[in-house]
Amino acid sequence: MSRAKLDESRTSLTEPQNYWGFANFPNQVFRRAIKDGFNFTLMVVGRSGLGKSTFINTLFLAEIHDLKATPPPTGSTVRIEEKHVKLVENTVKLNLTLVDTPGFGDAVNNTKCWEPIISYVDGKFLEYFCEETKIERKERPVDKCVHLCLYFIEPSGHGLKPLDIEFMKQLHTRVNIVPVIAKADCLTKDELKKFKAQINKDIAANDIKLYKFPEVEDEKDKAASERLKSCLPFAVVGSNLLKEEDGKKIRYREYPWGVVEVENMAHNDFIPLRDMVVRTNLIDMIDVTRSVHYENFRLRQMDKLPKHLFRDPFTQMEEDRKKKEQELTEKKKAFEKVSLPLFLLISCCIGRNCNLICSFFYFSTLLLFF
Ligand SMILES: Nc1nc2c(ncn2[C@@H]2O[C@H](COP(=O)(O)OP(=O)(O)OP(=O)(O)O)[C@@H](O)[C@H]2O)c(=O)[nH]1
Ligand SMILES: [Mg+2]
Repeated sequence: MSRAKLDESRTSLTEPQNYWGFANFPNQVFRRAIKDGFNFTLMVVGRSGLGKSTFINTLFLAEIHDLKATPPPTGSTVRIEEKHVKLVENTVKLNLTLVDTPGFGDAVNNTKCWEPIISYVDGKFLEYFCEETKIERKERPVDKCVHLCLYFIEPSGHGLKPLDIEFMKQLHTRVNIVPVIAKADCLTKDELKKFKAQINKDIAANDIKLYKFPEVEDEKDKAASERLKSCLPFAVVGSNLLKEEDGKKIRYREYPWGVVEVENMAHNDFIPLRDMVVRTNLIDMIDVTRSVHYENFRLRQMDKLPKHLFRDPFTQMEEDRKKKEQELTEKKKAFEKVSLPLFLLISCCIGRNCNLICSFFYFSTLLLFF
């Protein structure tokens, strides 16, 4: 049976006429995602004691971050600490890298305390860049770039501090930043509302570009996205205290006046923040890192290289051709200048009976050329 006939019979017998099969693409993408898993890097930055490590433990309900193993900040330098965790849920693998930055903003003079963080973020981009531009490279380089930076703000109730503003301004072209009000249990509901409004005002006034939630078409997704946006900046409570109620593990903080539950939406924004990070926006943050921040990094790298490397290849070829032609013409002229007198000189020397006419002719030619 010919191929055409085979195709014809397959279409008419088993599938509707207008079915090509690309509706199956999501399944292929899904299978590939299951096989490869996802790489995600979350960084937490903020002044010492704001509850960054506690928050990381709370986020994945595990003692991911060994608080005791973290030495106290020296007070002068920012350290970068990485932890790698593999999480599996319904056969989907998430390779999570958690980056903590103890020592940030602890010094008396905090000028440029964000530089080690910039170096870390750029270093990861550079690793990816080098892997991507290698002649012999892996099929797909592993993406170890920082996809999200949660910036912890002190619950002062008085808006952003100069260090907060400077940090975000320095990093907003390099990484997705989401601001977080730390230790939200230190403020009343009313204070929190005013504090959030003040922070949003400061962010707009200083032209800080935070992570932008993607536009969604679906009405249901739109409502969920709007709900998340309305929480910004997320006010969170973290705790290492765990109790069990009706078989459910609950993280809480206990005070003489009552109990604050971490996963209670009436008490804080922990759930919306976790949903944003893990459930709804993880893939988008990976995409934005690749398409915006990594591209920004590439541009910065190319800016450092000599400009002539980036000329249009056709202009470059034309210029090279002209240069070579000019070189050739100059060489030709030089050769002509030398060759005739040389020829005459040799003929004179070879000719045993060179007479006066020959010598006259030779010298006059020499005078003509030099
Ligand atoms: N009131 C209150 N205290 C908290 C909260 N989260 C953490 N803490 C407490 O704050 C203290 C410091 O918490 P850490 O998680 O070690 O803070 P950190 O930001 O990691 O500090 P460094 O590692 O020194 O930068 C601990 O005693 C925590 O129990 C919170 O949401 N509310
Ligand atoms: Mg810590």
